[in-house]
Amino acid sequence: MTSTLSLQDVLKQQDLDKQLLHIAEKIQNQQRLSEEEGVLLFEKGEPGYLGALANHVRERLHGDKVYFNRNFHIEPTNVCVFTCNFCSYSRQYKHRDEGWEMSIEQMMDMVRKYDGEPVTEVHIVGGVHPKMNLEFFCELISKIKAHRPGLHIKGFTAVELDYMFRKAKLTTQQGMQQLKDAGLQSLPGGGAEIFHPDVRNVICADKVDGDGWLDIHGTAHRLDMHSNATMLYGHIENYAHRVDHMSRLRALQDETGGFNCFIPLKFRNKENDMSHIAEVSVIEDMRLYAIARLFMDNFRNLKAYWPMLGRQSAQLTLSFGVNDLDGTIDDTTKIYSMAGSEEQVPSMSTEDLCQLITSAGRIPVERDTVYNEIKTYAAELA
Ligand code: V47
Ligand code: SF4
Repeated sequence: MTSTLSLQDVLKQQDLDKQLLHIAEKIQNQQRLSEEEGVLLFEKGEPGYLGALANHVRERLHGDKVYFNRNFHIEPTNVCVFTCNFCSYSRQYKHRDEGWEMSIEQMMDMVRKYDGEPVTEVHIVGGVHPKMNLEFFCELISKIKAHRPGLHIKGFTAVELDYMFRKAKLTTQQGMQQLKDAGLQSLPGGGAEIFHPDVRNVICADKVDGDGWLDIHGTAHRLDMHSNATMLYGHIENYAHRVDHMSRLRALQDETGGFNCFIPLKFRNKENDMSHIAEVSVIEDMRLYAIARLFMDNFRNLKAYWPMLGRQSAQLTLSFGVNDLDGTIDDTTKIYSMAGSEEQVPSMSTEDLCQLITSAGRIPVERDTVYNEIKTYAAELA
């Protein structure tokens, strides 16, 4: 919704200190914020102030459009060699009878289930299974492409890729090229968590580190593939860790321009080894989205992943800088329902998603994975 008050009006109503006023001026002049300013926003930025600024930037970039994508997920397995403390989803190899492992044929059955459905993307992500290797996934991708060439394949976190390439004794570049040749088109943003070693060594010590994650995404970008970036927030990290994480992503984006979007992921605390940590408030969620919008000045798209946040919070993020609500996802996504999200069966029809967007005064626009517009839904919903 286009606000009737100007940004100046909104800011004048608030009794801002000098530093916050200076930051507001920088945002209006489209100047980059420093890391110190990022931390200051976390320390001092009230939701009203942050929302007004983030909304201003979102409106400048996207007007009233809110993007979504029609996709489905394949989760090949939840068996995982790693032991991230926040994970509610994985099962160790020795307990694999409690988890699931899909064959290529079973996954192709899932793809075939969508024959004739207007989905444009399949998102493939799962645990790191010691027996599912590069060859296995190249075969899966080639078969999906042969069956449905127009379906965009977004697959594998940097964590899965790092393991696959090391096992195959290939460099990142060689491994990525093989997947690209098989038909992989882009990478999802998972596995980033918090890059800073002080946090990473506590919450997910045994998987690829921050430099490794960035190297894999940088390599994909240099092969003309796109990717997403995430940040798992709201656990043991402090404000400086969040800003360091966003700053490192911003630096890689300056270099390659290969990131499609930034997706903050709220830590959910059910059934994992970090269940003693309370989840952050909705206010903290909104402040974080707004700060991400202000700090990540070279990321056009800020995505709220509704299956994890819940629909109402996801709708609220639209007033805090978000311009993308991900997709219409069926019940094949288990990562969040197992971690305690309100969305136990994360499925929303296109109509429901459009309704959620229009009732917030915005215009739903279906996009493909790389943000080409497919269809604007405003006219028929008005
Ligand atoms: O890396 C795991 C997160 C991620 C929990 O690129 C948790 O379009 C909260 O990255 N609480 C995987 N989060 C999912 C992911 C993703 C999701 C949607 C879209 C895209 C995209 C990427 O899920 C993991 C981790 O950060 N996660 N456990 C938890 N308890
Ligand atoms: Fe494995 Fe991913 Fe869970 Fe970590 S978050 S244990 S890498 S499935």
